[in-house]
Amino acid sequence: MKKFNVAIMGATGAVGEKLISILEERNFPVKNLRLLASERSRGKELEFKGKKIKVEELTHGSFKDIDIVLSSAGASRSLEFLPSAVKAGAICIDNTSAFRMDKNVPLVVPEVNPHAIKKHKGIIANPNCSTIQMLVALAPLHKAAKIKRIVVSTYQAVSGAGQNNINELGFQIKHIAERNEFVGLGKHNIGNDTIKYFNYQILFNLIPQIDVFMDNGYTKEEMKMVNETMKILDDDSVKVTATCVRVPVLYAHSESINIETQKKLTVKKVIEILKTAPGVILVDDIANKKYPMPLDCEGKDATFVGRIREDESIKNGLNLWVVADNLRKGAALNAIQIAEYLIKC
Ligand code: NAP
Ligand code: 12T
Repeated sequence: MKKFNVAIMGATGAVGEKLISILEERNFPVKNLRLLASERSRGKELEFKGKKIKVEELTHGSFKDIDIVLSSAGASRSLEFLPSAVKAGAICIDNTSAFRMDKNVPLVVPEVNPHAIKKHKGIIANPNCSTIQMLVALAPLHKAAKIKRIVVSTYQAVSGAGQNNINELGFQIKHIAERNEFVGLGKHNIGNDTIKYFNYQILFNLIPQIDVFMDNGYTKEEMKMVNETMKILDDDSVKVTATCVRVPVLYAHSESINIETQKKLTVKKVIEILKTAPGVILVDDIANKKYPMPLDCEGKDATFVGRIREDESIKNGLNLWVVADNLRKGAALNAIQIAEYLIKC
């Protein structure tokens, strides 16, 4: 089998680490793996298939002889370095928001629009984590009954914001556990010394802001869900409105999703469709208190769906609860699935 030289931009980050382990897990045909990060990480060693690989500093010259670039070092690094990678002959799968809405860049969820991959001109974009899991669950329903409108609220894990934010929740837990008393009005407020990467304390809290605010009062994360959904479904008629909230969960994003469809879908029909939908696992057995929860979904590849019910307030409405590991299906796994499609063609 042909093997490929692969470079990971942002190899030392939360997504980068998952890219390395999933390449190994899925036995992706890697000839050489080049690990790239900032100059702060130069010389650090990371393990791949039992061998230690030294991290190199990302430069414009990093892409010589590279076939595939998996990039997750922030949008500004993608904007700056991916054109050099393309010039050097590599195909780039970008995890950042840098190129997602570019007309020349396919935006791909392999379960939904794999056909878009072949239109690439060197860069393929991985959608936002919250969009990916929503569409793995909704695309089969859209196909069956045409979705007119989506109202989604997200409950997003701290790992979506990166390794420093994962550590910040850890520090806050440690800090508070060192107190004798930490339950009671005001007693679980930590104070500013552990708040650095989030705007506010995240432990015992919810933050209804992910990414920056836009002129319309929505956050950029919320608008990504709106715009990316229309692009991936290739359908501007699907209306989306989102509220994105950070919760003190480590891994796996959850979403409460309300949809209105053109054709009636019964709960029975939804279950029948989602039972065989690629990438979906149904966990919907309320008699036995079974529904997807982030703790059960971390480390898993599937998108988990439960709490399926009719929205009794409108004619053709449904509610669903959707959970997936944001670092796997929401980022690294989706990117590697795209790479697997690429090398098959
Ligand atoms: P992270 O844990 O903070 O890691 C950031 C990575 O980028 C690290 O490897 C870091 O290297 C590297 N980096 C930062 N500045 C750099 C520079 N100047 N030059 C070279 N490398 C640099 O963040 P993350 O959670 O892994 O996320 C990384 C990116 O993936 C973000 O852009 C985010 O938007 C995207 N992402 C996408 C999804 C998705 O929905 N598809 C999900 C999560 C994240 P050092 O260790 O050397 O600093
Ligand atoms: N701000 O890839 O903070 O557009 O959870 C993913 C995750 C941006 C992205 C987050 C973000 C992206 C987050």
